[in-house]
Amino acid sequence: MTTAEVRQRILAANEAAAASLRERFRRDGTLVLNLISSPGSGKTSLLEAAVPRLGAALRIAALEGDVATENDARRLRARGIPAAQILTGGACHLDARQIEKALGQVEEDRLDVLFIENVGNLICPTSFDLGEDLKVALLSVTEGDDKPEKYPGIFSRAGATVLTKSDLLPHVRFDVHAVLDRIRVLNPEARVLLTSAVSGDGVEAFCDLVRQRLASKRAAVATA
Ligand SMILES: Nc1nc2c(ncn2[C@@H]2O[C@H](COP(=O)(O)OP(=O)(O)OP(=O)(O)O)[C@@H](O)[C@H]2O)c(=O)[nH]1
Ligand SMILES: [Mg+2]
Repeated sequence: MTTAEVRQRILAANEAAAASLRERFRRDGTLVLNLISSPGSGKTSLLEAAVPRLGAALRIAALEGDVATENDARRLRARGIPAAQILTGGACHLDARQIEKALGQVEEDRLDVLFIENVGNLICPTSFDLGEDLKVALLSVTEGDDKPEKYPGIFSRAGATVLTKSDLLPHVRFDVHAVLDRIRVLNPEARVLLTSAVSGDGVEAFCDLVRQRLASKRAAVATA
């Protein structure tokens, strides 16, 4: 078997597991966001800022993908939500089977929102469907405004892109308008938000996006 054939088989097996997850999340009315970015762009920090704002009215949980350490799951548990760490032991992305297995650790009851924080990487996670409703790409302002052009796969597939660490804009060269234009070329429908987990700017807009997507999913399930 060639390398390309092996890869095809892996992706096909993942698609089947993702389809079954998507059906389960549809039945339960759970909104699922798959957060994808480079290491350290601020995925966990955004969740730490958003979770208290989303409030006790919603049942929220998180699955945290990392090569090693329980740090991120611990950080989110400290914000009062169930969070499980998925350790990939070297793999650069999460797959649907890992989500299936880890769900039991955070799903005491039907969830409203499940955040999946993927392994820090802009390439590998892009091809692996996790049954999510929305891929959310994060790009911190310290990474350079050319990244949408360099990594078109993720920025064209992400329904929303969050430009993080906006508090650092005065200190770095990062042209927000150029990034908006570059994302628009790749994905005209994508929502783009500018946030800072430090100042809290834009975090409420991210929470609104989550609430709107949850309401639309529930409405679609009710009329199906
Ligand atoms: N100034 C500033 N720093 C931030 C912000 N968000 C995150 N950071 C810092 O950036 C670093 C990485 O943040 P994390 O939230 O751990 O990033 P991550 O994407 O979850 O990292 P990995 O899970 O390792 O891929 C930490 O030192 C944070 O304190 C922000 O909005 N502004
Ligand atoms: Mg993290």
